[in-house]
Amino acid sequence: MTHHDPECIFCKIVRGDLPGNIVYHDEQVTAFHDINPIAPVHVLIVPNKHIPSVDGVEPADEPLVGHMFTVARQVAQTLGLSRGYRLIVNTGDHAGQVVFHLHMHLLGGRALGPMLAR
Ligand code: DGP
Repeated sequence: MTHHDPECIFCKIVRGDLPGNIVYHDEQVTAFHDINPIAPVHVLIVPNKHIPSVDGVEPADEPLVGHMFTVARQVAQTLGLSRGYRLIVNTGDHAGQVVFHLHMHLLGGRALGPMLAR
């Protein structure tokens, strides 16, 4: 069973086939700087295996998804986000998901303001 999509840009970054500004990598998860940052720190945390979105998460993925949070906390600490940070997971069209490889945005480095949009 294959765990990557050869056409997926995030799979290519995870596998080292595309340059990514990687800040963390282990056997389950990779974190790299977003190409189009909207905050002083804007990192994407992705599972190494290809899951298109939260809609593709299975119960067996729960340890992996939980690990994404532990990595988010570690990366936030490493990058000095002691005043806080925001984690966002866009899912599907209405949320503006553009890349269909599950990813958590880690945003920080400035006051982000209220989030819930109309
Ligand atoms: P989303 O809307 O949640 O699917 O956000 C996708 C993010 O991925 C967006 O903030 C820009 C980022 N992105 C797209 N292509 C690349 C790429 O090739 N490299 C990196 N580092 N980030 C990318």
